[in-house]
Amino acid sequence: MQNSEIARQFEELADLLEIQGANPFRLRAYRNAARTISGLSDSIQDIARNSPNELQELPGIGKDLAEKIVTIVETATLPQLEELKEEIPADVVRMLDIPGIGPKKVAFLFKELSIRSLDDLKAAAENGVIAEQKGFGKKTEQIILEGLEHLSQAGNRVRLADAKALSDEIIHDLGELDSVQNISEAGSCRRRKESVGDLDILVTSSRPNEVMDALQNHELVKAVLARGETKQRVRLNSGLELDLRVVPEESYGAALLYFTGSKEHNIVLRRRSQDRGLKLNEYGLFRDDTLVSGKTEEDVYQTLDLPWIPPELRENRMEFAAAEKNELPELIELKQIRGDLHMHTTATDGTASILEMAEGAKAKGYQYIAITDHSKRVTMANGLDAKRLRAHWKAIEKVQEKVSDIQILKGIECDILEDGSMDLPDDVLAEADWVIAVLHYGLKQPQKQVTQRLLNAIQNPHVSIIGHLTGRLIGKRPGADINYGEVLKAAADHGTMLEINAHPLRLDIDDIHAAKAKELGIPIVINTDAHSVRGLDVMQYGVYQARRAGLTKQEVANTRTWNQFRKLLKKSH
Ligand code: DGT
Ligand code: CA
Ligand code: CA
Repeated sequence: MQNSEIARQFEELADLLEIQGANPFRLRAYRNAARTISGLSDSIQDIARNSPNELQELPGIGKDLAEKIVTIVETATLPQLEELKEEIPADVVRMLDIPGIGPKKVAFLFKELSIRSLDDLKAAAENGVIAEQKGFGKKTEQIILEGLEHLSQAGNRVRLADAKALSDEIIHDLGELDSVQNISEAGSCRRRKESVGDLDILVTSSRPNEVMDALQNHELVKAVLARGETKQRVRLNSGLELDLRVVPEESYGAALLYFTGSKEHNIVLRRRSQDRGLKLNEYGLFRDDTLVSGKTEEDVYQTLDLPWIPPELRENRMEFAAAEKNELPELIELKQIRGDLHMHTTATDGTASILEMAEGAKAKGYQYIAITDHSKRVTMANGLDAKRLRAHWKAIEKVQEKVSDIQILKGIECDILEDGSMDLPDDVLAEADWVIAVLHYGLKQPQKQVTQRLLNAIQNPHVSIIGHLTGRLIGKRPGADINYGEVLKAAADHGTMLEINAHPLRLDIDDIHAAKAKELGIPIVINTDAHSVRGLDVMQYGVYQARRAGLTKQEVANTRTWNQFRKLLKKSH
């Protein structure tokens, strides 16, 4: 069992207890434990099994928590958690995902108004029952209706990072079985889509029953939903569902192609097959009833006169046109990244010092970073005013004197205020090496207004880049309603870069608009927005999104060496 799954259970426990109105100290203890566990590089499961006494040496883990960890490792869950899940419906917990609705309100809705499902909540809001309640009112009614709208659009999709961690663990464990020859992820997870509806795993084996038994008994699996001779559908503890398919060796490539999708990509492949008098299905590519190819994906593509197409591009967007001309982009890879230009320190809401962040980045082999703490508007994060910012930059210079081999840029993540002005004066921004302009507030302004704010920032000669352009949080809240056409054109005209924020919750700009940016020649920078040393690890998710956009290292500015990158720092005009 991975640390992330154990951490998730503590988070879930804290959420449920919070709705129940438990003592805040206990909640904090569980949340801290979750953070400690997910931040640990050693396997908690190994520690719990081999030397359980050492658990209590971890920060924030006392006797009670250590016992709970052992229980989770041994039984895959906690009795207390199971009881709470019986009591509090999953939909009630999901209400916490509505921005602006905290546990107190959720508890009130559940206990006082007996709201048990999202449908109940919608009805209550629409009938005006919510607005009548003390402490709620018309505004909360509105927040709830908008939040529900977004939740229903998001469906039960799970963010890629969470889905992939589960998929990886199951693939690793099933892969150890003697009865498994080949195993691969498939579906949207293999295509690295930002959110995943269900997991798909493909196996070749001569003994499908053994594989299905093993999956069924896997500690992450909660229930079997269906089982046939070669396929099985299960529900994981987290609620995510998984399709397993077992196919014969000679069909592996065709099956992988079929179950990786997307459906739209597959439709074009089937049409191409028909055009050549062939028939493509999950068992292979056939002429009449004779198997022509199917063992590998390459074979199938080749029979259809195509080069192998990377899964991230299989959306029937541009991949067929590019493949036909033999112009598939050489997609960017994580190892090509040489710098990270968006991160926070203890000066605002980060947990590590400038030096610690620099050392963390050096350990990744980076040649440069930018320290970009918040500006003063973000009071919640103790944002910096001009005076504190200048002192912070002095501190960066001091650190730079001590560390070699990595360039530390003096940066700022500066808010674009609701009125369209910058949160810090131009003369201060002019002193920065690197200015990220962002929207944090007023995301719900009408399109014209919020777009104008971005245009102002893009035109500002001191702004290097726009960070997380829309402010969306995947599965939680939609981004600002911006006019992409105008914004991208302005960025191209003014030489302002755009960020792909690599945080799994953001991935902003998304794949579609990153592809558009490439067309317009706008340099992209993939940044982690790290708030801790470990936060630097999410770079991979930004790279996945860039790959889905068809980006190569050419379009991603932070693949440049420091010597090349420094030349991009000043705007061209
Ligand atoms: P998801 O799970 O909603 O994130 O998206 P996918 O792409 O993983 O979709 P899923 O799990 O329903 O199916 C996995 C793949 O199987 C899908 O990408 C393509 C293939 N597939 C499923 N149903 C069909 C179908 O009706 N026609 C075709 N051509 N392919 C299908
Ligand atoms: Ca799927
Ligand atoms: Ca599926």
